[in-house]
Amino acid sequence: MIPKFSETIYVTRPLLPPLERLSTKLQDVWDAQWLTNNGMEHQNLEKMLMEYLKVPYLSLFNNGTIALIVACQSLRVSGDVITTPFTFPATPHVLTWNNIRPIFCDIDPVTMTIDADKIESMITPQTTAILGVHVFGTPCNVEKIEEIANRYGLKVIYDGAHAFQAEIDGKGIGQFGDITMYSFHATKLFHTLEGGALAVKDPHLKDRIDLLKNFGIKNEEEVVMPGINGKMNEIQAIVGQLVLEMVDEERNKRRILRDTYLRCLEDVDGISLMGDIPGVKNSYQYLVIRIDEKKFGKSRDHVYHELKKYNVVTRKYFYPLCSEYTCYRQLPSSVASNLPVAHKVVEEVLALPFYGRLTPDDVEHICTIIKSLR
Ligand code: T4K
Repeated sequence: MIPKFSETIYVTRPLLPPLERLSTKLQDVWDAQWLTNNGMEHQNLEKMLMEYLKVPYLSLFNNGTIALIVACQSLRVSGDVITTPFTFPATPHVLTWNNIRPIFCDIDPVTMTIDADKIESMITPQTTAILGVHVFGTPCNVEKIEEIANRYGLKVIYDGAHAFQAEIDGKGIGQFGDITMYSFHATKLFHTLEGGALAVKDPHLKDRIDLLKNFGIKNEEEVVMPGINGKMNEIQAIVGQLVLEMVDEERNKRRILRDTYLRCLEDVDGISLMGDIPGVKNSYQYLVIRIDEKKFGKSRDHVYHELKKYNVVTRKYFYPLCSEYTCYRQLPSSVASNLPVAHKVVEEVLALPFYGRLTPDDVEHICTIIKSLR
């Protein structure tokens, strides 16, 4: 009999800085009586993250979704945008909120990111941009996407919600495309409770983004564009500074946990786990397995439900596909025959518990349960 976990094991748990350190920092904010609107703590965090993420310019936001809405506005994207159906609802919703029609393109069977080889056939005169998602921190085929975008004069935006610290050949992931969005939600390896950021290479674009996230206010007497409130506050910024100090250690712990998962599951027929990609720095954001029902003998959904009985809560990210939502189902690009790989992948993926407070023994225990389900 394999024992149940005595406490619920979640798919993730947030990094929590020591409360004493937080209260010391809070005292500084209280003393300054400056709570938001580009305060000192905000400015400090922005500088720290620019270096950490190896990006030329960065703008902090109150969450990743508003950041992505502003990214589309700042590039004046309109009409149709080619994107992936295998993502969190925020990605296509951001397009809809900008009056843009999402055009769903199928995904790569290995990386699960937008299939760059299929993008070109979906381009029409209405297409203005490509919105790729670095799914689970795995980079899109940035080289091919850039080549297509240059040839057709399209903008490129990356949803890098999962890609904090991901790098390609030593280059920060935020250096690719026109804009990259990061999410700093509590469930992310690096977080600011809620939060996000946009990375850009062009200083003029950074200025435009900073105006857009602050109502378009240029100075006390000039409002130069219809902006929104996308500002990160000082409490978020101090949490970010403290969490940043913990990120390297957390990454090391996650590396050990990932190795344990790999070791315990590598020989299990029907279960696969993506290995490291040459030249790519892993973001250690999620630990995702794929379950081939025919080979494993049980479906992904069976494993998901059975694990719950052992107090292990996993997630079927990103089920259902965005193209199956009632608000997008009627789009011509949502037809299942256009998205065969995405339909297969979405039935196979399961995000397993992955956070530094787990021990390798916990991971071995989870793997033993999974193996017993065959
Ligand atoms: N693009 C992509 C590709 C994204 O994945 C996301 C967000 C976005 C855009 C938008 O970025 P933001 O606007 O959020 O910055 C979670 C997050 O809420 C969401 O940010 C994230 N992606 C998504 C993948 O995961 P849920 O619905 O799975 O969250 P929830 O509440 O079920 O939490 C998951 C687990 O985390 C729980 O089982 C327990 C644990 N948890 C969660 C919270 C909130 C904690 O232990 N403590 C907590 O405070 O969406």
